[in-house]
Amino acid sequence: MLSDRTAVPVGQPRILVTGFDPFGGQPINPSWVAVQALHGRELDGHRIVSAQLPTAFGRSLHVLQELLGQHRPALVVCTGQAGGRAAISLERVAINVNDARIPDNTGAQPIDTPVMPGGPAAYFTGLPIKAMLAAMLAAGIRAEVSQTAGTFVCNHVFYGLMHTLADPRWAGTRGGLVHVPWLPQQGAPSMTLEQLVQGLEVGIACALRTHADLRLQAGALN
Ligand code: PCA
Repeated sequence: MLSDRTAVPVGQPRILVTGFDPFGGQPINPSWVAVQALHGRELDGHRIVSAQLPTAFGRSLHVLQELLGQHRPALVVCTGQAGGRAAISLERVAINVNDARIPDNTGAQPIDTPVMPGGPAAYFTGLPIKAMLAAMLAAGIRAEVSQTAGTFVCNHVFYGLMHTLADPRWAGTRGGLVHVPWLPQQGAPSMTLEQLVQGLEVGIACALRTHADLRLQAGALN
């Protein structure tokens, strides 16, 4: 895992940024390619630690829990590929449903199971997504607020993350999930690696300095 490659000074606040391994027959996952480029960067006194999550129900959340315990990050930004989307998607809500249209990387394909039995129906993101949207657009990066993160492994991780962070013991940590489009070599629509990396960095820097989100219209009519 990349997080072992760059030593992070003890005590320096960390930002955990995750990407997923390739899935669904794709040779690469743009989320992982992009977050690798951010590993070790310093933002506003915080150090970015990038790590990979497996595209697997269950196991992905175990790996995330280990990373949270290891790094005690101030900010967590999980990223994943959303093929077919044309902009960086700032996800608003995680729902307590696994409903897989394709098998995950272990062959598991849960249908209508909860991420957390007995958990609330949904959690809102802990990221200031409207401010992040404005910052990305101002930097010339295509971005949007998304009202659904789907029902596959990204939503699973997003829900599990928010369920953990809802515990008062994690009061000092904010987090959420961001979907990224394909890279050009995967097909269209796509964004370049430079755009993805710049967009994520601009968004993360904005999240660090924004504690009360902006009130901007970014809804969907349907
Ligand atoms: N995208 C998938 C899972 C892993 C990834 O990168 C999703 O959107 O659920």
